[in-house]
Amino acid sequence: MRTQVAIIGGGPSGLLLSQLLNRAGIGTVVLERRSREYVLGRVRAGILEAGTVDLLEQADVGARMHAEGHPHRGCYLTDDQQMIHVDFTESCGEGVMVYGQTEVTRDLYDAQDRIGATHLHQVDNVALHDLTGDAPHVTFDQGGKGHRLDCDMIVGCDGFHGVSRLAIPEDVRRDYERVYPFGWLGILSETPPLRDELIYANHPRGFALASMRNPMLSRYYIQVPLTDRIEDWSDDAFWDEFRRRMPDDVAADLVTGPSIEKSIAPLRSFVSEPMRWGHLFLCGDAAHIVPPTGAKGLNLALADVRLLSAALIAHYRDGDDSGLDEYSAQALERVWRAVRFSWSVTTMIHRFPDHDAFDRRMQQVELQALATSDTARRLFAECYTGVGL
Ligand code: FAS
Ligand code: PHB
Repeated sequence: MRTQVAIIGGGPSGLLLSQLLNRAGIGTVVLERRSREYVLGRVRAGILEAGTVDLLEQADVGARMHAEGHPHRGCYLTDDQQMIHVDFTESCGEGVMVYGQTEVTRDLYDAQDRIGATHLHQVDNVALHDLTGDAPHVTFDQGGKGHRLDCDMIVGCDGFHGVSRLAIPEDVRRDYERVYPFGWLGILSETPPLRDELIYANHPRGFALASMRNPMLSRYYIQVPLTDRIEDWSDDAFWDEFRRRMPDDVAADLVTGPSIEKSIAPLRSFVSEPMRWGHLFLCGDAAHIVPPTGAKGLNLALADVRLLSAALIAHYRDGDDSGLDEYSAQALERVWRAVRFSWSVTTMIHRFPDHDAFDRRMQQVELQALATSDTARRLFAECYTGVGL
């Protein structure tokens, strides 16, 4: 079997890369460990930056997003009982689109089917070979048989737990990591959202987030200790705790209902450098992870895809390798800016077990700056919408 670009991982970054390259006449094969149903069952991100919206339109995957997505001008943050509003559009001229990653993935699969792109699901034992030699290739098992895929390039879109990053020699790779001492317990409920925009809450009992997918589908999160398990949290226990972490007048409007999805996600900041090794390129969570507080994870992954797809098209169309040669350094510039923003918002709005009165004062000063300073609001808005990254 042979293709031009072998893509490992059929999540949003792998699927979008395949879509952009095939539309430019470049052949790909996507190797995905899970079934399509499993991939489509994941509930993750909910916020798209303007740049992501543009990129999905460019890939001919924007129709349902515009029909069913919800443009948002801003968001709320709370400091205990105080509600602070940041109007992104007023501060930086851009907003965001509320449209779930699950829907983006579904739209990508539908678009890929329309152009007949090649996906191989439920593959096992994926291994990368000859990354700096003349015959880069991938071996894998599927349906109990071993296979070899020869290619020009390999792109690792296989997420944090994938194999691609580890194919870069340890003495070449530099990993940076910060693991946060808490996780996010998230639920999805078929209930109306609490407010018309998202609410990020800093409360003495811990962080909470009120988000949504549509007028009858809400997404809520609360910060929980890393030792908590799903079975520790009944729906009623979740709703009671969530209410406590919102300002009283806001909590009074909460409409509760049964959870249709419930999960706990750990939080970490992680970057692995470089994002290229010979014929191997890394995109998305395979190279970097951010805490979801800044709504950057999915958007950062697709920003990598924007950069790498343009570089690969220039390589095949014009024999121009400058984009490929500069990919890692260019991608990492945006990655580190997004990592800093996500880390700073996470630090500002969560209650850390080891924080003291000084740390708490720092949080209050930062939140008050968002309430009183146009400059602080503009910096927050530019990072949250992605225009400043
Ligand atoms: P993904 O992890 O989405 O996709 C990688 C794909 O590779 C998967 O389908 C996997 O099955 C496959 N794979 C792995 N190993 C393989 C192998 N060896 N062979 C073949 N295939 C393999 N981001 C936000 O912006 N907001 C959020 O609220 C948010 N919440 C999140 C909650 C959770 C629980 C998680 C895990 C992430 C969350 N994220 C959030 C981040 C998330 O949205 C990622 O940024 C996004 O999925 C990145 O997309 P990919 O890079 O495609 O990686
Ligand atoms: C979500 O809706 O899942 C969501 C929104 C914003 C975030 C994180 C998650 O920062």
